[in-house]
Amino acid sequence: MALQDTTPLSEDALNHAAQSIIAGNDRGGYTVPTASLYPYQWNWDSAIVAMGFAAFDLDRAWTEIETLMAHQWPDGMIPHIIFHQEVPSYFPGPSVWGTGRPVPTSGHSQPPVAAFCAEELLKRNHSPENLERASRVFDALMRWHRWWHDYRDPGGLGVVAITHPWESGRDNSSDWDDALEAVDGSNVEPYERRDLQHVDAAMRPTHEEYNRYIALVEFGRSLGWNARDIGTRNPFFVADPGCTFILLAADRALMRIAQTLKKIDDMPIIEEWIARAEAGCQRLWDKDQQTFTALDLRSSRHGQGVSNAALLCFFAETGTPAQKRAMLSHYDRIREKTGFGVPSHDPDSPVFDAKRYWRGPVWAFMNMMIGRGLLAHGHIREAMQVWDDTRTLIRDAGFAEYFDCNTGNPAGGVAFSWTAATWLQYGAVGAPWAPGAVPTSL
Ligand code: 9WN
Repeated sequence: MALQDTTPLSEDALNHAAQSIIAGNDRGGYTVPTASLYPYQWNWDSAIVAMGFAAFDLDRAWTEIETLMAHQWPDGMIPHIIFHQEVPSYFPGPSVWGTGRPVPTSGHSQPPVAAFCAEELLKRNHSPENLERASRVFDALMRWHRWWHDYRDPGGLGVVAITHPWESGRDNSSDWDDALEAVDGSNVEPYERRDLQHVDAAMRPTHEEYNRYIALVEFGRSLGWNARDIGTRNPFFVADPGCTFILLAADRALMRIAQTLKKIDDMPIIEEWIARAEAGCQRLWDKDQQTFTALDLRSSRHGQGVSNAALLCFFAETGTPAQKRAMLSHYDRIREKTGFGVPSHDPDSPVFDAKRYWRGPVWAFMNMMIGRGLLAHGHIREAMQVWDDTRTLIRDAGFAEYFDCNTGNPAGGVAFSWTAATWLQYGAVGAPWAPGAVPTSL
């Protein structure tokens, strides 16, 4: 179905279309984000997609997460891409990463959303089989979260750093602009970008950014992807508000799963992670800008402007009352300036670009997390606005990878799995993500 060209669809038709997209991107045990542009299994996409599957096939939803966990590295890392079978339409492929894994993978991770996605699956059903599957997933998640806390926070600061913009999942966010300056991209092995064969260059990172991305991959490969060495020697090591807030929210979810499953021995460890992160998040606060932002751990400089990741502070349940008030007023200022919320970057920033990837466009699944956080804090007006914007974008523009935040036009890839999953989990009327908390009609 050519979703991009259709007139607005009914609720039922949208539910059906969302399921068809996910089914069409299902490669048997794992789901690709979209055909051609991203032909492999991506970490946080896959976990979000599991939530979408849960709306119509809980067994398949668990399989999605289990496949992801099955490719965990011995050190606990769950990689950002799993190259189940080589497909030439994507660069960089397995040989560029050179991780030497039995099933090739990339060499770093991606935001750890899987714990709260798994929690949604567990909430749906407490059958012995579900509890058993949840227990195995929980054990893998414990090892993965420990990896984040140990290797991406070697100084015990309570914030986690990313070693590559791709690890943040917010690839060309301006949060990384300054830190990327320290990465020399001028001597990388010759390569050919494949993304531009599928998507307009105006919606993608620049060539200069790409050279630096590849230089970081070559550096990681030269260290044999040893996480300890990368933590101390990588030229790029930036504390990310996205990963830090997501990990905190995920640790809280892990604690709730531990309570359900009676994983008593693990609870004190998770408690310690949560306490350290609650204190650590303060390091991401920039007093001058009055916002949470990235912190370059090599140069101690903050990123510029308010990103949609900063607004995940509500989802992470962190920040002082004054900080939360400041973030809410940023939310209102930003929402007034764009046609749709929540843009991935601040419209008042000089590098804001309404359709370039993580420098302005709206991402539906990010809205899901921001909206849930706002709602949990009782900010009903803002939560409903985020929810309504997300639904309108999908209804009018289809299941695009992301959306121009001014016009609402679809951008990036089409028939996108996590946008479909977000609709199924969050957009559909009567969605179960916050029972009773949201009116069933808008
Ligand atoms: C690199 C798959 C992924 C998402 C990321 C998004 C984009 C890849 C790319 O696509 O990144 O990982 O090649 O652009 O930025 O968040 O997981 O959908």
